[in-house]
Amino acid sequence: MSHRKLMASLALTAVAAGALYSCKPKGAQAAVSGDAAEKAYVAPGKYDEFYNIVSGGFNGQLGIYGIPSGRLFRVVPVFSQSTESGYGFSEETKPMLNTSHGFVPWDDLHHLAISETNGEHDGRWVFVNGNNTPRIARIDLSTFRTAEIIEIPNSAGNHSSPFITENSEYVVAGTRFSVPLDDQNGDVPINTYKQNFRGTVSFIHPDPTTGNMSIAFQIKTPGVNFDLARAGKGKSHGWMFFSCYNTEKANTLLEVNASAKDKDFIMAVNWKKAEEYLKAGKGKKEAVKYAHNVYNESTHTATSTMMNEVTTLDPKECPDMLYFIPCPKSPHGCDTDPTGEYIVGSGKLAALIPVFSFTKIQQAIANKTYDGDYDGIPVIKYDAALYGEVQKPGLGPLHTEFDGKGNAYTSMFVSSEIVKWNIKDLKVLDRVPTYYSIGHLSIPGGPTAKPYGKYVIAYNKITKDRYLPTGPELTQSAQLYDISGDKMKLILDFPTNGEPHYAEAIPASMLMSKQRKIYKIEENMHPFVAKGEGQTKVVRNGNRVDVYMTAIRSHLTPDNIEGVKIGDEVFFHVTNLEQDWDVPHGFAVKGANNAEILIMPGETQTLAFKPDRVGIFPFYCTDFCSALHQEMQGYLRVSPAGSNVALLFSTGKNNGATANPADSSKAKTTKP
Ligand SMILES: [Cu+2]
Repeated sequence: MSHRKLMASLALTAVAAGALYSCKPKGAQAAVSGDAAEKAYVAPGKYDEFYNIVSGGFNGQLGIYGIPSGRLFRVVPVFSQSTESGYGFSEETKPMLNTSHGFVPWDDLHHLAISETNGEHDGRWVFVNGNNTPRIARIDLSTFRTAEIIEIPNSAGNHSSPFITENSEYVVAGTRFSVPLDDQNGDVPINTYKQNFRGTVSFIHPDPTTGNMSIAFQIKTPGVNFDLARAGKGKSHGWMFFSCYNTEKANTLLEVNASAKDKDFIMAVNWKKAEEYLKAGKGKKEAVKYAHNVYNESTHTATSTMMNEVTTLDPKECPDMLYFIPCPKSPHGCDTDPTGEYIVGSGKLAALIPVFSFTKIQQAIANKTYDGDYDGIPVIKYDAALYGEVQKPGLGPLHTEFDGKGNAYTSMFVSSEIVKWNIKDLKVLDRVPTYYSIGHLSIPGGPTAKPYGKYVIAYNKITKDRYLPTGPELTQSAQLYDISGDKMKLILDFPTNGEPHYAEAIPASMLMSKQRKIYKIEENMHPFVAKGEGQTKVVRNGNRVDVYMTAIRSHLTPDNIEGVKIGDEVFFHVTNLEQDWDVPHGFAVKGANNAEILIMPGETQTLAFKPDRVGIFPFYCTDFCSALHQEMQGYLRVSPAGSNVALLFSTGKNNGATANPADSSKAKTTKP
């Protein structure tokens, strides 16, 4: 690049960079209409209309809120250990966080996709992405628990993920970072990006009955960065659309170097075609390593299996499978409307919103209306794919959702607003400010073929002065707007747990009736279950001591345990014998280098404890369960290594009337 060209490019970049920081809208309070409180109010004892399932971003969890109240019901641990529930701390759940890199107790959870049938929510599962160490998790919507996590090989930064096809045929994931693929020598100079770095998009198939995921195939792609995606639906069923940036293939200072080109791409993938190639034997099995972790609801235990092979498709050997469509200015969101005809690309630095037509894309492919190729993949002419452009929508378009009434709603990060526009004539109809710097937005059912279209929720990146300040770190926040009329109306601010990225909302009626209340004790297949107090015991095996313990209001059995020695590892397998809804018991031991465990009715969970000193270690129930919850406690006696205190355990029998006859240490002191 000549010096003059470089200066010009840097000047342009400076303008663009200035626009990256959003401006603060004025008149925040005036934006709230008079009947707002009434619209968001859910009276005590009444239910919300929708479940709002909200990504927690860098907390690695999922938040479950009510809409329209904004009340937080649950935080579901997915990729992060949870001290509250023991997830990732209990022996049963530790395997859930296993990866090819070992135990990874955190991730960055950005997006989610509720399972669909015929393009509509079916309320069975929600799939979420781990952005950092590429993983997809499946959460069961009848338990609101993480049921399965699968790692994605040949990926680095699983941002463009997960996106679901209209019958949940696939959960799709694109790599954010292109890197040398797993079976290549990755020890290459970083500035050989263009030669050595590749992308992939992965098609993960959930079993239609169990939901269990497997990687059906991966498509190798040029070394661009995939940002977001959407599946086609209706007429575009069988296609996926991914936004890409860094088509410049820059490897440093991407802020400048990945914004050099006027247009990046949307990548259109014909996955029905990919399926044909697989059937025709074009798939290549490649050696990789990835973990597949499944939680078994009858053993109440997760297992982690290391997988070692994946099937890949190379577009060089599979023509007519991938196409690029030019899209202005580093596109972020790439959203398909409820009919599947329109694909909306949102260029983060663009001053317009291009809307592409699926019909025109098909014509362009049929007529080969191409603008050359990019790494051998045809580039469809922009005008040949374009339906039209939304002019002057605002600054920094990011994401678009739909109300099912012919309108689109686009979040504008830089101008901090939601802009409503008509899909047919592309005219802007309304705009409302957000406080501040909206990222994602969500309309209940918005990404499906049948949106419910009553609310739009903004998930903001900055809150500044909206809430009571809490030191340098302020709360994250969402805002609820009523979109039932022509004009959008702000009706509620609600803080969120973690940084909200994408979210979906689903009618409460779809999930309420199918909630699991208890686990049946007779169906408990845990290898260390005690299905009644008569089955409780303590078993020594070398230095390993297994305590088969039960919990029922308001005692633990056994609650006196003696004969444990320094050097032992004690496994407290606690079975909650309750068969009533809403009666969990918790369990904690003094000095355990661990969290508590929280055990649902009928379930068994295990806390491992390695005592570090001689003494009496109390343990107790941590979840207030009855009037005598405070009495739900017990004692573990730890003796020196080599002591010959016999293993004894009981509840209600060790009352001090006689000294433990088997206790030779006591015998020594009483008979000198
Ligand atoms: Cu209790």
